[in-house]
Amino acid sequence: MSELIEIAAQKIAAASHPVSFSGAGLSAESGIDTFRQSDNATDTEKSALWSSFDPAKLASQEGFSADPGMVIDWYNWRRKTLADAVPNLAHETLGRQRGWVHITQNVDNLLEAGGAYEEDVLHLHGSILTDRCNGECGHKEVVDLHNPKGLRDCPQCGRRMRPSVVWFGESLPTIALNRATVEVEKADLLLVVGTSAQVYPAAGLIPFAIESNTDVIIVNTDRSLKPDENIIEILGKAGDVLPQLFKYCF
Ligand code: BV8
Repeated sequence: MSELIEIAAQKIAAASHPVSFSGAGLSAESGIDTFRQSDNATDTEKSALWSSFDPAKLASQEGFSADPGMVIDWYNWRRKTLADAVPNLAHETLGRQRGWVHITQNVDNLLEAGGAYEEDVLHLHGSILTDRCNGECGHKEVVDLHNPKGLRDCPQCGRRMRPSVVWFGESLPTIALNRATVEVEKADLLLVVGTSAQVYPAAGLIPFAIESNTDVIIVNTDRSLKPDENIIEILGKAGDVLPQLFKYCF
């Protein structure tokens, strides 16, 4: 594995248009539960709440209509976890880089808290840090992560308020997705960190990078993609591996 890390570290140091693409595994070492635990996750890494909730059901208009109180409680439980979370070494390693674009499926702000400029982070699945009107009026409110408000109506139009995340069946933010596509097309290196690459259209960025002859480096505790000669796959925790990958970049 150390030979792979050396090759990857040299590619990262030599990249002129590097892009990162991250998922829940990037924030796992900050105590934020992932959506789909990797098979080799230890019992402590598996959280009871997640194993008894189905995110695909709760993170959807159908789930919200069926039981809005449950959905808001689920998000507020996640918000309180995030309120006490700090960026891990992976967030800080990526956050320190300049000239990178960070495309993330994560709805937390730990990359920015780790030093990344807001304008360099593209959130394809929205943010858990604000609520918005579930209607079309555009009303938005910043959330107090330590003490988030419960289920309530939009003060502007009376429809329900919901987290500003992208639910299953909802379109991704056009500007973020278009910019992510352009950045991956321009990229000469794509660093994929902590994603099972199962959620589309975001996961489609990886095969798109391979088709664009971009070097792809994957960091994951689990095998996530079928082997490909254009992909360097490094098995390990993001917080352990990333500092080694950027050893020539400080
Ligand atoms: C849409 C926000 C259509 C909410 C989320 C093909 C094309 C287009 C759509 C589809 C398609 N096929 C199917 C679809 C529908 C669907 C989809 O992809 N379903 C999947 C389940 C098959 N997609 C959608 O619905 C999307 N919308 O397409 O709309 C449309 C078009 C026009 C008009 C109207 C509608 C919207 C998808 C967005 C859903 N929202 N999140 C919330 O957070 O509550 S998705 C959710 O999954 C999170 O964002 C999460 O980030 C994302 C992906 O999961 P991962 O991040 O990869 O996390 P996961 O747990 O899976 O994996 C973690 C990985 O980390 C593992 O591999 C593990 O081994 C690793 N790991 C763990 N610890 C570590 C680690 N690695 C390193 N270090 C560690 N320490």
